[in-house]
Amino acid sequence: MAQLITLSRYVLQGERAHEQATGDFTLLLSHLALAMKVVSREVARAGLLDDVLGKTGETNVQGEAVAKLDVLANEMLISVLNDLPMVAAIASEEDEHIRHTSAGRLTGKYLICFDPLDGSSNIDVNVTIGTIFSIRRRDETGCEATEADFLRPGSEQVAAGYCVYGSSTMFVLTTGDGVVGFTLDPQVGEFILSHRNMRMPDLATHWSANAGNSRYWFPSTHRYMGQLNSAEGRYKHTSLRYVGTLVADVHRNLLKGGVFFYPGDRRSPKGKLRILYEAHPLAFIVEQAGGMASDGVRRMLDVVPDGLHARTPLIIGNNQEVELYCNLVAADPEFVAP
Ligand code: P6P
Repeated sequence: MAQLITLSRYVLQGERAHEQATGDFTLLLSHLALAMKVVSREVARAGLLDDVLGKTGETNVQGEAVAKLDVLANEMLISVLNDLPMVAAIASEEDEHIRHTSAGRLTGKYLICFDPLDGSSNIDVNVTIGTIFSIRRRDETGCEATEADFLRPGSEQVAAGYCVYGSSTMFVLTTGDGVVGFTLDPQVGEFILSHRNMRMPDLATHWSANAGNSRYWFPSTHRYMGQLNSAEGRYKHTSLRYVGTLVADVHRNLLKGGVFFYPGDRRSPKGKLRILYEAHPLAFIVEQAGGMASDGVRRMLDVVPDGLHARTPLIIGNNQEVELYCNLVAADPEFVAP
C-alpha cells in the first residue's frame, strides 16, 4: 500500500531536521489545515444550506460586499489560531486592524496574514476559490505585536501557502525549500502528499488577465498583451485563461506554466491586489517553484507595504514573461510607478 504522507507527518519530518525544532510549526500548520478542511466542507455544500451562500449585506475594509462564506472562513481561521501560544497576532483581509491572539499575544513568535476566501465573487457561481496565508516570525516577544511588525518585505516570510477549493481541495506550501502539494482525501479527512516538488514548467501555455480593464492600461501593458498574442515563436500556442480568482489562476500556471498579471493602470496605478496576504505569499511560492513575481518595477518580495491592506500591481509566473513585462514598462514614458 502506498505510504500515506499526511501534511502533519511531512512537516514534522521537516521540522525534526532543524535542531531548534519545538513542534510549534507543525502544530501551527496542522491548525491552519484544520480550518481549511472545514472551509472546504462548507464550500462543497454551500448550495444546500441557505444560510451560507450570498452576501451578508455588509462591506469590508476593502469596500467589498462580504459573502457569508468570507465571514465563516475568517472566523474559522481566527478561532483555530487564537488558542495557539506560538501565534502572536493575525492580519486578515476581512479585518481593518490586526488581532492579538488570546494564547500567544505576548509570547507568540509567529505573525499570520491571510485572505480567508480569495475570489468571493465566484462563490455563488461554483467557480474555484481559495485561502491564501503567509507566516512571519517577529524579532522580539514579551510584548504585543504592532502593525509595524507586519509591514516588512516579503523576503522575511518563513512560510507561505494556499488552499484551492476546486475539483479537489489542494493545500500548497513552501517553507523556503521548494514547494509541495497535498490533496485532501475527504474520506480520511487528511491532506495527503500528492505533489512532492512543484516546479513551474517554462512554458507560456496561458496568459491570465482581466482584458476588460484594457481600456485603462498603460501603452506598455497593451504592447505586452500584443506580444503574448503574437502568432509566432514562444507564444504561438499561448491562450487566455482568467478564472477571476487569483489563487486559482496562479495555481494553474504553477502546474502548467504561464503568467498572471493584474497591472497598475491609469485608473489605479497601485493595482488591486493586496501585498501582505495575496502578492507576498504567492510570490514566495512561485519563486520557490522557479518563477518570478514583480510589481512591474521591483521584485515583489522586496516590496514593503505601507499599510496592512496596501495594494500592488502583480505580474507573476514564468521568468521570461515577467522580465518581458518589466522591460516594456521601463521603456514606457506614460507608465506611472506604484
Ligand atoms: P477583477 C478576487 O476578488 C480578487 O481579489 C482576486 O482573487 C482576483 O484575481 C481579482 O480580484 C479579480 O478582479 O477586477 O478581474 O474582478
